Amino acid sequence: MSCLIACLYTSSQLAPLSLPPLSPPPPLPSSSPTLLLDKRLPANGVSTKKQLKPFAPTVTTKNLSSDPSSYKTPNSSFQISPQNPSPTKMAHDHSDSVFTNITRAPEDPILGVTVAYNKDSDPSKLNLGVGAYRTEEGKPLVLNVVRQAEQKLVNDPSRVKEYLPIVGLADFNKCSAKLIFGADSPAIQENRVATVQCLSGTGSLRVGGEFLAKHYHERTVYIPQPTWGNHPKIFTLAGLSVKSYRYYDPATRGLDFQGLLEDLGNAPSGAIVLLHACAHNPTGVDPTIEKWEQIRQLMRSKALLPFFDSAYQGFASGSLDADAQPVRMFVADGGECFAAQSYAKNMGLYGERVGALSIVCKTADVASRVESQLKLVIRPMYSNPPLHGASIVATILKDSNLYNEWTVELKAMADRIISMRKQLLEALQARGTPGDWTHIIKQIGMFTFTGLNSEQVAFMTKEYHIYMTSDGRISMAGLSTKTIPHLADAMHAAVTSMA
Ligand code: PLA
Repeated sequence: MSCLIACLYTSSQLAPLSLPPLSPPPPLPSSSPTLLLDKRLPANGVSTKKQLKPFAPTVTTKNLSSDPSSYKTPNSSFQISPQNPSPTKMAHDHSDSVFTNITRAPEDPILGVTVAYNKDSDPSKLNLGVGAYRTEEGKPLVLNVVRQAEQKLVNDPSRVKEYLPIVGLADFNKCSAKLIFGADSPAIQENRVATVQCLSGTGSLRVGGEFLAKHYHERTVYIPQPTWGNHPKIFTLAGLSVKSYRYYDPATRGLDFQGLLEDLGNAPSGAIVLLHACAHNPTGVDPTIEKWEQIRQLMRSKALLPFFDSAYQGFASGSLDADAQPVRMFVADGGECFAAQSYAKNMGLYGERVGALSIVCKTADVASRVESQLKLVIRPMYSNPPLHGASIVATILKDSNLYNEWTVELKAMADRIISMRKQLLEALQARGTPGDWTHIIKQIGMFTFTGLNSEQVAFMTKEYHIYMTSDGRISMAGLSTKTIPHLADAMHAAVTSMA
């Protein structure tokens, strides 16, 4: 199990708290999806000093039996015998499969943590991998406003299950643009925003990426180092070339602002820049508003195109408006800008896959032509988006009572995460765990970038059944007052015994 975790992709390697540096990752197998990305990077390095760490999947066939008769099909009472060799026998005979030579893909670096967690039968196990909110009781939460909105939808007999238009639900799109850009945004009033409903944040990024690859003159997108592990894959597969800009300084566990300005300053004019709107994943480090203003000025002076990923609006500060401020600063200057929104976290609609892509343009005419082209991206991809999640969001955003209730529930989730930060820091301080842990309360959003290295993470998984990504990121939203002592014990043991 720990091997599986240790093999997961490390989006960044922090300086170990008290350990010698790790040995370099193993070489990439030729099937690695990020090889494509690496090939696109110039051999002599990019404008950033730190390259993206390569994805280092390990192919393991150790547990696969070579005896096909040992494979069980669920609920199957069918016995393979020499007298009765088919059709199961044929189905189990791998030698003539057209996929005989297929290699086993590694689990996803984040979602694979849940796969490993699910296989663990220890009662004290704890999943701090994926960023999914849990209650104090460790249970998934369906917001009360979501239940109410669903009830309203179910009780409305006029509702049907027809296809949505290619761009999605009109009300949802309008409300989503207002949520991110502000209800009084001049860009919205002047019809300069093209918004399309997409499959959550991921789908919005992908549609935006494909649109840019098809219609924009500059094919390079700069992503922060480190960033959410899916970003380089999404943009590479969309047809863009991915480079990184410095973002995080492991020495200060804060923003590498100088590095960021230098790298964006050296980016070619017109390059696309992916920015986390708030609650940067995985570091939990956001620029201050003053620094955002400097970033904005630099980007506009070089005509760099901002592409905001807004997956945590409301989760950083507890305020939807405060968390959208960086995006609004870029819209207020009249320039163009992309925003990918997700309702997975802030409305707890993870599995409903509901999100939006907005492109702010200079004129209404351009926005309308942009929308017409977005339809050509979406139609052959998934034709049109799903109805249910978008209907829930639109019901909540259109009704002032539900909206107000939502903001209260959202603030309660954000506050619980902040309280988990304080409790974890206190628990480590009470144990006298070596090192400065105050970054736990300085970072914001769903995650703490602990500074634990992949060996320490593997140790915590093996000895304490605590699951997290190998870069030392923990989902604070998965913790509770009850589980913090267990985590603090594990962190203390990892830091002290592996020093
Ligand atoms: N952008 C960022 C920065 C994210 O962290 C995530 C989700 C998304 C977009 C996409 O979310 P969505 O498609 O579900 O709307 N990151 C999670 C889950 C919470 C994941 O990896 O899929 C994470 O644990 O990092």
